[in-house]
Amino acid sequence: MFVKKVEFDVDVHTKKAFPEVLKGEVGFIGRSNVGKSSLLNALLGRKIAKTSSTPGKTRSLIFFKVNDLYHFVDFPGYGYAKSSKDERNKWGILINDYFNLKRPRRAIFLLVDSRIPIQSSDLNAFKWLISMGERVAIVATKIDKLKKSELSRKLASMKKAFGDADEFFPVSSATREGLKALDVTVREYLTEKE
Ligand SMILES: Nc1nc2c(ncn2[C@@H]2O[C@H](COP(=O)(O)OP(=O)(O)OP(=O)(O)O)[C@@H](O)[C@H]2O)c(=O)[nH]1
Ligand SMILES: [Mg+2]
Repeated sequence: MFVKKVEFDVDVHTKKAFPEVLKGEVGFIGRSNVGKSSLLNALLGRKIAKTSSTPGKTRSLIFFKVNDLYHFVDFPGYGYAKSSKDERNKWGILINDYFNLKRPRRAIFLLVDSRIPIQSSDLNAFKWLISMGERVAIVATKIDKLKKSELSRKLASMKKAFGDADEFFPVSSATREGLKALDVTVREYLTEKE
């Protein structure tokens, strides 16, 4: 695995609190409960990101420092109906601030739940990230819940819907299927400019 050392860096609630820039960073974005924090834990090799079966667990931008050189960023999920309007506005502003800052972002991993139809919120997030000039890779999560034939159909529809994505990764944090390929790409994205 790429990650040899990981430490919690900062939990960001306001623009002023973004950490110092390191050599590169990657973000993990997606609907609430899609499995962002679980995937981070699988990649980081430690249960360091908080996960929950109840949507709306991650409520700020959490920066983890990896190998002393990189940041992995865990995002609050979108599409969670029970979060208050104030909270959603606050996250919207924070996320906007983050993407408007010049930081060494190498890629954004947009996680999409493979068990359900592609949601308009996923398509909107994707289009917005592309319009911001981000490199976006799609991660289809929770593939342990799908039959092989369902998965290949699903991947085909994702490739159609997210045509401008850089790459596609079917994964399961539960069984670790697909994690190796994702891990290799995370390393490539972060080290290609070195
Ligand atoms: N079957 C299965 N369940 C998973 C997988 N990954 C995550 N989950 C479950 O999905 C639920 C949500 O996981 P989280 O990692 O907390 O999701 P999140 O995207 O960080 O959610 P928010 O922080 O609320 O936005 C938990 O109950 C996890 O155990 C997976 O690969 N397979
Ligand atoms: Mg989370």
